[in-house]
Amino acid sequence: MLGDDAYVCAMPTLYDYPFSGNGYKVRLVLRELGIAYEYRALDILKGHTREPWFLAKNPAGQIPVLELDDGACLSESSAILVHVARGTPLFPSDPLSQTRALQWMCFEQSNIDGVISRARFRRAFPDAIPTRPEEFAAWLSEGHRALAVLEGHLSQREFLVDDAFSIADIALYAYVHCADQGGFSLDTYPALRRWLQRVRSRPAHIAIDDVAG
Ligand SMILES: N[C@@H](CCC(=O)N[C@@H](CS)C(=O)NCC(=O)O)C(=O)O
Repeated sequence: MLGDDAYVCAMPTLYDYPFSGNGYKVRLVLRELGIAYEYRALDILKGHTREPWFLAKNPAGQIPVLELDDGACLSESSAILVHVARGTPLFPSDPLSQTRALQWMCFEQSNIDGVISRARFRRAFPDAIPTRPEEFAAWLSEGHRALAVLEGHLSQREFLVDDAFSIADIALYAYVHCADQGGFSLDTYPALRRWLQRVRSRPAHIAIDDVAG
């Protein structure tokens, strides 16, 4: 499965918050590539990511962080996915296709993370950060616009880039597959649901709450 320039690492450590879709993306790509990892669960609600030892790994105070065996710490889920998948079939080799994959991952960061993920988090932990009804309404409209874009794209193809499963699919799947937890019904997106099923049926697939490593 790994190509010549594939990134190989002895045993990286993933710092994660088990509820996080961003951390889930990293768990999925490591599973796909058969890379074993140490798992360190942190509780963002208890402020673990704002403690000095963790800020030394990621000054932004956010999971996921992937610590490599030489001590280098990588943050930002999209960057971690590219780093780990480069040189493997999960990241296209053609420059234009690479850019297409990055385009979808940027789309996810702008339109899904912070929108669908935020609605999901606030519904799951209503006491953590008080949310006004207008905020939910805005996320609902913004999120459905993004889901409609995905529906249009996926009604023509099986996967997001070149009809081959890639880190772009992993990045988008992470929060879209649990959009219902944020109050988003996927009933009107048949192509999107078929794509979710395609990703879910991959042998390496694990559920978002599977943190076994
Ligand atoms: N753009 C970042 C977002 C990371 C992020 O939002 N992490 C959240 C959990 S999903 C976090 O650590 N929040 C804790 C905090 O900000 O204090 C990525 O894609 O990795």
